[in-house]
This record gives sequence, C-alpha cells and structure tokens, in this order.
Amino acid sequence: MTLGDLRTGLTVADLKQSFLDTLFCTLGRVPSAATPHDLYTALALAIRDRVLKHGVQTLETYHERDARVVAYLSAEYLPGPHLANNLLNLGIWEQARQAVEELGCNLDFLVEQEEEPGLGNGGLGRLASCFMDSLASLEVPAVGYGLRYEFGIFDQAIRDGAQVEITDKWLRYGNPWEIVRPELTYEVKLGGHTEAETDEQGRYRVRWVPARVVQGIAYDTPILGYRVGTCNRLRLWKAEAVESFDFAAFDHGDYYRAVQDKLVSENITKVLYPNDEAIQGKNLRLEQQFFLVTCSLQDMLRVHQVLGRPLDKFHEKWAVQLNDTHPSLAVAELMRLLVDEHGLDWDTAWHVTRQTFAYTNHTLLPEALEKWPVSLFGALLPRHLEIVYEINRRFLDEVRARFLGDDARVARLSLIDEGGGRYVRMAHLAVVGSHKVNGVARLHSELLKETVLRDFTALWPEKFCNVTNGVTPRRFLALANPPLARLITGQIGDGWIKNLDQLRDLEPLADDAAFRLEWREVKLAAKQQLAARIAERTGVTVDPASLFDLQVKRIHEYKRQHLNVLHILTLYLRLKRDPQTEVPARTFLFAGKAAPGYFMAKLIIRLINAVAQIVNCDPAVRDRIKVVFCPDFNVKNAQHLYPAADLSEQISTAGKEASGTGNMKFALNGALTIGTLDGANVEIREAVGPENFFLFGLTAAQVIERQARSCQPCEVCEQNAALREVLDFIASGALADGDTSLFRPLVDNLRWCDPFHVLPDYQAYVECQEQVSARWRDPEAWTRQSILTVARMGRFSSDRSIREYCDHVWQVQPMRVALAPANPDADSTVQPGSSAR
Ligand code: F58
Repeated sequence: MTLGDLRTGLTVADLKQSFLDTLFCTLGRVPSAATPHDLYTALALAIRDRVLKHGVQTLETYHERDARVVAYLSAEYLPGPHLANNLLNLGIWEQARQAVEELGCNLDFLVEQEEEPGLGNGGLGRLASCFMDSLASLEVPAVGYGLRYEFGIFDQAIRDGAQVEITDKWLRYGNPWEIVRPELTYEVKLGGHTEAETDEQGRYRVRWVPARVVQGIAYDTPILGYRVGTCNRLRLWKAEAVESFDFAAFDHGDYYRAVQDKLVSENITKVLYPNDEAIQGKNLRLEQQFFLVTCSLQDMLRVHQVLGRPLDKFHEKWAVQLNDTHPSLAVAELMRLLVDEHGLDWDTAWHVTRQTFAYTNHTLLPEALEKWPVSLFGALLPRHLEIVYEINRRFLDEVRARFLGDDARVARLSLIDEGGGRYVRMAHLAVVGSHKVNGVARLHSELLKETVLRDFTALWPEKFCNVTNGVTPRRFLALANPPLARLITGQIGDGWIKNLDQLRDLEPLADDAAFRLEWREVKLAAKQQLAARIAERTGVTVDPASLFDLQVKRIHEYKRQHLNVLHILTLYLRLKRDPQTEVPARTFLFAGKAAPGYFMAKLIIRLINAVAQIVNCDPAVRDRIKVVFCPDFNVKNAQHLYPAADLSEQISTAGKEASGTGNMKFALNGALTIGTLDGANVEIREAVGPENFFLFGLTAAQVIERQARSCQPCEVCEQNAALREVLDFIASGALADGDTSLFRPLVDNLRWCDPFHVLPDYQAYVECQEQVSARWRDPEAWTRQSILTVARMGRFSSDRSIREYCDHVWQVQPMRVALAPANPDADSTVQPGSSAR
C-alpha cells in the first residue's frame, strides 16, 4: 500500500494542501473562522501524518528483523512541545514555514500555541524524554512506557509574591499527537486475597482473587529520531472502568454507584503526584505504580507471544530499564505473570526476571528512598507481597551462607525494613531483581556504592556501574537557540547535531576576535528576547547588557536557592552602605516550582519575590542589581531561559544532587558555571577545564565529616559579620513590611540547624561571585571561556549516555529503518541547524 503525497509529501505545496484539508475535514473549519488553536491543531495533525509513516515502517522493521527492544519504564515524562521537534527531525522547518506563510499564518506563532504534556516533576522526567529522543535518533529499537495523567504537574502563578498552584488541563483542547488504541487493553487486579491450590499435575499454584478490577488503555505518541527512519513510540496508560457502567447496579436503580465505580477506576491516572523528592506513602501512588507496571509487562508479553517467542527467552528480546524505584514492582509482577499466569517454574522465571531488568537510581536523599508499609502493600497487592517474601527468603539464605552469623548484615540487606514498623524497601527489590544498577553521575555512583547500597556492592560488585546523564542537543541547542546553532553550523557544519563531540572544532575559534564578537551578539540578542518576555510577563524591566545570572530548577533546600539570595542581599546591603561600590550590573533570575506541601520551599519563593520587590524598587541600587522570579518553569519556558544565561548557578550541597541536567543545558548554551563539586558538575568542570568553572564550597567528604562532628551553624555566624548582617536583615522584617514572623522559620532553620550547610559555604560563595564579577569586566576573556565551554560539552549529549546503556547495560544494537522519501529532494533544500527554524 502506498500513501499519497497529500498525507506524507514534504514539499511546500503538499504541506499547504494537507494543512488546509486537515483544517476542513478533521476540524470542520475554514481558515477565516479558525482559532489559533485550530490552526495549530491542523498543522500538528498534518505533520503527524508524516511522522506516522516512519512509525509504521519502524514497527514493521522491528518485527521482520526480530529486534531486541529496550523498554524504558518510567512513571514520568516531560517531552516538551512536539510540533517544533518533529519539524526539526523531519528536516522540513523551512517548507512548513513557507506553507503556512502562504496561507497568512506565522509558524512561530502556531508553534507557540502548543501546550506541553507536563507528565513529570523535574529532572527525572525530562531525562526520560531526552533518552527517548536519543534512542530514536541513534536508531535503537525502543518503547517508552508511562502513565497518561489527566492532570500533569500544576501550572505555577505568583500572587503577592507566593506560589499559587493551578490545575494543569493539558487535554482540554485535545492532544493531536496521541493515538488511542482501544484494542490494547489490559486487566489490572487490585486488592483481595490469594488462594493456594494443587493443580492436575500436582504443582503448587496460587490464584489471586482481586477485590477490584480496572483496565488500562494504551495511548501512543510517536517519537521520531533526528533525520532517520526510526520512529519509536511512547505508550502511556490511561485507567478506565472495565465496563463504563456497572449494569448490575444500574438495573437495581443504583445509578450513582454505577457511575461511582467508573470514577474510582479512572482516579488511578487522574493526577501526577507533585513531589519532587519526598515520597509520600499514599495508596493511590502505589496503585499508579502497579498499574504502570502490569499494563506494560502484559503488553510486552503479548508482543512476545504474538511473535511466537518462548517465554523463557523473554530476556533475550526485552531489555527493561527501571527509571528509579517507581516501577520496581515490575520485578514482583513479572514473576507473578510468568509463574502464576504462564506456569513457568520459579527458578526459570527468576533467571528471566533478573536478566530482563536494570535499575537506575536518581537520589541518595533518605526521604526520597521509597518504602511501603507492609500492611498497605499487602492489602493492595496480596500476591506480590508473598512473592516479595519468597524472593527475600531465597536471597537472605544466600547472604547467610556467604556471611555466616552476620545477622546485622542480613537485616540491612533484607527487602523488609523491620526497624520500627515493617516496610518493603523498593530499592532493595530493584537491586535484587536486576542484572545492572547504575547511578547518574560518577560522584553519585560512587556515593551510592559507599552509602545506601554499600552492602549490595560487597555482595555483587560487578552489578554496579555509572552512566552519567546527558541532554539532547536537538531540543536544547538546535531548537532552543537557533541563532547560536546557526553560528556554530556556519563554522563547523551541522554534524554536531548528531555527534556532539564535533563541537570540539570550535576551540580554535575562541582566539578569533571576529568570532567572539559574533558570539557576544548572539548572546545579547537572546538576552534581549528574554528581557522582552520578562517585561511582558512580570512587568519588570531588565538590562540585557547586565550579567544574566540564572538559577532555574525545582525549589528545594538542598539546591540552595537561599544561598543565592544571601549573596544578593550581601550585594544589596553593600551598595546601600557604600553607593560607590563597584558592582557590575547583574540580573538575578530564578524559576522553579515548589512541591505544594513543602513549606520551606514555598517560603524560599516568597523570599525571592520579597527581595525582588525591595531591590527592584530601591533607587539606590536600581539598574545595578535586579531580581526576577519567572513563573511557571516548564520545558517550553526553559527553552527561552538557557540561551540567555551568562552564569549558571549549580550550588547544591555537595553529595546531594545526583547529577543535575540543567547544568548541562546552560553550559551547552554558553553559560559559565558557578558550582560546587556535586553531581555532574564534577565531570563538567573536568571537561570544560577548571579555569572555565567557578568552583566553591565544601566537598561531599567534608559535608559528611561536618555532619559527623555535628557542627553548630551559629559558630560560622559568630565569625562572619556580613553573614550576620544579612540574616539579621531578613529577620528584621524589612522584607515583609515589618512582619518579623514571615521569614523567621527560614532564618531560624539556618541559624540553628542548617541541614544543607548553607552557612559554612556562604563566604566561599560570595568570594567566588567576586571572581565572577571580575571576569565579567573583561568581555573578551569571558567570551573566550564561553566558547571553550560549549566546544567541550560534547560528552554531555544524551546520545553518549544511551550508547553507554546500549553497550554496558542493555546489549542492544541499533537497527536501521529504511525509508523511501516521499520527495527525494525534500531534505536537500534545508540545511540542518542553519535553517532549523
Ligand atoms: C533527579 N531526580 C535528580 N526526581 O534530583 C537530579 O540530580 C538528576 O539529574 C535527575 O533526577 C535525572 O537523573 C528527580 O527528578 C524526581 O523528580 C522524583 C519524582 C517522583 C518522586 C521522587 C522524586
């Protein structure tokens, strides 16, 4: 079967026709009556047709060639808007621009209409989407499994200086990128009890008799690679009632109960939990995790069997990656499916399970390590609890045999935490059930082995490895920063988009004064654009010539936005005292959401806004320092922030940030970094050269040592007059119309507890910022360092991360998907990177 050019052609004429036809035939609109959103949807659907052609071909290829497939299991994804990305990857930006322009529309305007799927909290979800992009671009057979939350991460507004959460209604106008697959529906059992029996062959069998059953329905979104045939898919599950009406209840006139059942079932995928680090032991969250895991595994097993493959070879065809512990129930669920539902013996099933899974850890923070009360776990998943116990029994027997008499070690390793209440330790389940475990940056992987997984390292040293995170250069350079992408491509060609190491060829240009000038002009233009956006959205005017100093990420005490604030106030008080103080003009920008229930994080947002209010209005410092909180940080907004940064703040307490990926996005766009030796900062500093990185602060080892000595934060205060002054200033109520109570909890916490070592790092941070200011006064030196930073960021492409997973964890090979182009000459009309927009 061949498809006509109307649905897949890539010329301007084809796209124009397709856009108009879709607008009319699918949306029932003529251009004169169409809303901006109609126009966007028509274009998105027209482009989706082109993408789907790749998708169909890709699936056929995988089936024909019996591919080994990566299944990425993640409770969160943050893909960002799809339209621009698909235009870039298809290589038809220019054609689409012209097509819509000939119809009187502007492509940038249409692209801007797209609402992004906010199906994640932060770094972990965005990493999953960078990985989906790299898997497709590297032509690796893969599928991403996740949850189709009806309400994603809340939209953030700032009112009277405080965060206000607004429900995210991303589906309100429909989602043109997804295709529902009602035929792909799986049953999900919940609650109830188990019944043991002996079957006809005398084998011990267990039957799970659930209390409730819901079903999961597949929604597919195509994920196209960059200029390749490969188009993988992201399959998200939506929960529904098994029957939309309980007819039995309805027959008896109990209409409300019938509808109630439907509502309760759909609850499972209603909303994303908006906590970025602290885990809450909520029943619904466990239901979500199980729902994700069982639908995904049933789907894989179905495909496996349809293709006539034997179940004891499941692991040879599927490499399943657990994105943190959220999907780690998969270990118990695959055992249940293989043993209870498909009749495999325990040992075979266990071998298959362990060879199938690998687990990525993203945190060392104790409050983020998942553990479920045994009572709650057993009530929802009675059979899984039995399976966890059996896995544990066998595992601990092995431990006892190796470490005779070492009961303390057995207790530490057990899947069940019995030290005060009984909990299932999800990280232990993931480690025991996987053949590989990795951290997300070198330092993090080392700390993981030395701390939370120390006993497992002693047991299975070969299981542990590191895969440092990366980010996709398609979205975070080619799409986010077309002028810089063009400048780079003009000098070294466009190969960097697929092979980021080629940025190295920019190094000699750091010494070229004319190139440096162009580089500065590009940066200035990005800052001007951002300044206009800020003025429009917040009413604050900022000077594009000032140093743009950005800290954008979730708000958390360990990320230490308040350390940044202490520095701002230090400058402010200095300027107030001595207006002659030489301070190069700086604009401090913050963005990020706080978990709705995280009191201290929300107070930090209020503090930032209170400081902005005072500083921006004070004639004594106006135009020398400005402070802005940019509301509603998400992928779409972030793409406007990275290109405009001169300085990237990566100032977490050493040992707390597993990797960080914002650090990579900033550096890739030419920002210099001020940072601690934490997460991937360590490797970024090595790569760009220590002379191009502003380093300060305690090391992870020093932090651990301070903790062991239980140092008093007030000792630091006693020795530092400037720090005392800043803390007194905040406590005085000067930032809160004289109200001394508002910021008291924050100041008291720093003075008496300071769990994230803000005070001991204060002096080093302020001094390091002085070095930053001094360097900024020499624009040629600054630009040179900016160019060298970008030139040396090749290693931080998510393509490199994915290659490492393929080689060291998954043992999966790329597979070329051949595609006959609809118009063989279409791609040659556009230069990637140069006309990416
Ligand atoms: C982040 N974790 C790490 N968790 O904090 C960051 O250092 C790392 O770069 C990134 O993962 C990618 O590896 C993170 O974003 C979450 O958002 C979870 C959401 C669900 C609840 C627990 C935290």
